[in-house]
Amino acid sequence: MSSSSFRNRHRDSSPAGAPGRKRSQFTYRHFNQMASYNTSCPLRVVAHLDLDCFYAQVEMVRLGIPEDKPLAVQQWERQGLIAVNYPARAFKIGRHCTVTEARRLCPELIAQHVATWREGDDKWAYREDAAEHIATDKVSLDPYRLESRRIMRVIKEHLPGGGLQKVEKASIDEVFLDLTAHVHQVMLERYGEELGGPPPYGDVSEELPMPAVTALDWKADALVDLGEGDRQEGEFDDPDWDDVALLVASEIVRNVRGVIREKLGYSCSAGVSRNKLLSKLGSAHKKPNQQTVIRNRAVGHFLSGFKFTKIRNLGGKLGEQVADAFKTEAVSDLLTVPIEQLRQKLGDENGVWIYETLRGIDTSEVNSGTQIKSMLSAKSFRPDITTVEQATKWLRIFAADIFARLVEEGVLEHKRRPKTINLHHRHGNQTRSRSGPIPARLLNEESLFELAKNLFHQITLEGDTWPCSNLSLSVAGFEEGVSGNMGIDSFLVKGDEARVLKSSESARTSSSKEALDTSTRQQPAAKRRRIDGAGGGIQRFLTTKREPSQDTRTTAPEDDLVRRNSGEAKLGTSKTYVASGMGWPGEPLPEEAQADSRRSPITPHACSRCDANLGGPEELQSHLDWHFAKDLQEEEEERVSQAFANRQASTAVNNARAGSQKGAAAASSASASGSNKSTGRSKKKPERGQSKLNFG
Ligand code: TTP
Ligand code: CA
Ligand code: CA
Repeated sequence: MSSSSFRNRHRDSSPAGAPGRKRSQFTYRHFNQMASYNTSCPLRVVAHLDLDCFYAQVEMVRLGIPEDKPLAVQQWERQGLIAVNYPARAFKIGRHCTVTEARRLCPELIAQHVATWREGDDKWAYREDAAEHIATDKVSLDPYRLESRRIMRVIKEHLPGGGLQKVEKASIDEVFLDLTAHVHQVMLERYGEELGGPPPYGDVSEELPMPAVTALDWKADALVDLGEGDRQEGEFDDPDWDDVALLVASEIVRNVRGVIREKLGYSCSAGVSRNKLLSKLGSAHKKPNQQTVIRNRAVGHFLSGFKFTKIRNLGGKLGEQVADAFKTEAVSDLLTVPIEQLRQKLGDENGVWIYETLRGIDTSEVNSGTQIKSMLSAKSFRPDITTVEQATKWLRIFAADIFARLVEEGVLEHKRRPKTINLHHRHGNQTRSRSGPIPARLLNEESLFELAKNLFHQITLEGDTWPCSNLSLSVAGFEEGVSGNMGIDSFLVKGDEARVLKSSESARTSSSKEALDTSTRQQPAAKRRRIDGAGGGIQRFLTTKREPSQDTRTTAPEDDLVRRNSGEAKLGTSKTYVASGMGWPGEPLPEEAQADSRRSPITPHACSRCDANLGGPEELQSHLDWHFAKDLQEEEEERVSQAFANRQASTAVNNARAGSQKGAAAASSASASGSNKSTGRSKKKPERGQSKLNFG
């Protein structure tokens, strides 16, 4: 039910027991639902926090730079800036500016270069001369990832534990908080008299009494106003429990922002409303260091001012389709279009989804369990590299980079581990890759390096290795909770293999289907979920419990950011184009993989791999993740499954059990040789038991 129809339903009801006295629009049941995070609960409260000029703030805090000094974060010499603080923005400096342009606008600008890995080194560092070393350096986002984690930790420590906390990291500098259960508890404490008792006649569908308060103190919050047109319900109506819930939530959010500021020195902005869609729009509404509350009664007015292309999931092709069909981009214009017409022109699912979105309805969940599903470390070479020695130096950096992130992910505590390692190699228009399993006991930096070298060796055996313009190493197939003993886990190779095998099989079904329908990539969640569900594949590779419908992002943010800034899009691309014999089109930025984010600041939301024009960084990330996952899966399909199938039939499992470096080398070479297309493909039926495994 839309909030406005909900709101008006009970306006003048005079229920039994309180003749003549106005009751709340909300029932005891609605209030109870708050405790269980029911996503259609009309008293739901969700917040979105977004750090102000994040990378810039990290550099300012790290370097102790006063807040009023203009600062920008730079990447290489001639590229756009990647973050600009607010004092610098006052000089009209933006992401589109190069350092030179920015200095022209503001001579006292502090331009801080991002940290880099350098060829031959095994640690990233801030270097004075990084800007001129595009050929030998690779951007490291570790400093920002680490701060992002500290922020998450502070938030989680501050909020009450138990079932009262639901925090989703939505990108490197964003979180969603579902505060409903927490707010429920505070409301019970504060308004126990009105809310704590049993409902009249024990009937939870009875309406609650109105709150005793008649004016709420919103402190310094930016309160979205109600607009002239809203006569049905305005400022003069007494606050109801949804307003009280938002007020309590905004207090909590103000406190959370306060501790982040106090403990870590960072400011952020926030949106507080009834769902993710609205609170995300809210956090961007007033920046920096402010919070915007969108009360239910203000939703209509708030949204009507937007172009719908600014709304999550409507920035891409679907948005274009809608704009084309109705010759407008304004939310207000579409509000008069009946749902039947939307369904007719856009299809049932899209029509309904858009109808609801335009009205601020979004029941997607805040997911606390989102975790990284793959990690990638890459470098495009300018000039190309030409020797094994050079390649080896980069493989060492990649292994160190990935392993450091794995440690952050808790791999040493056996919380999670990746099961496969992939190496991509690009020579001219040709990209080749090899992958292999990572035996659990070999999950350390040195072994990852050895595995990577081994994969590289497999590639070089085919010839045509030099010059090489891009190398990238990735790990994927993360698995949860290896409990306690890695030794034991490493014997479970068969299960692992079964999974990869199974996922490759399901990918086959889904990828062909999706390849035909590129538009599904931009579709609202419900639709994509169904497609993914049908094929089973992509989703499994990328996500844990996250539902795409709720947020188009599919992996944890750090990883995304690295991808965004390390040319991941290109890596996958190569494969696609090679396969279709198309070379390497659309390469306006030849040093792309430097992509090291050159691409994002310039055309932040355009996909480099297809025509999609995404609505925002998250959508773009999600979209790139999708490409990446698809590529990985296709690769699994092409190569790994064959290798695994072969291995099943052979004694390779025993080799793996034998442990030792030798075992690992054997495993990855088995995979690599299996990936040689000339061996042909004879897919083995999964063994009994394998087919019973459930790969959500
Ligand atoms: P954003 O939250 O989009 O921007 P921001 O935090 O710099 O500024 P705002 O105050 O407007 O929120 O991105 C977060 C960080 O991600 C940003 O500090 C740098 C990085 N980033 C890129 O590297 N490339 C990009 O194209 C974008 C959009 C962000
Ligand atoms: Ca931000
Ligand atoms: Ca952000």
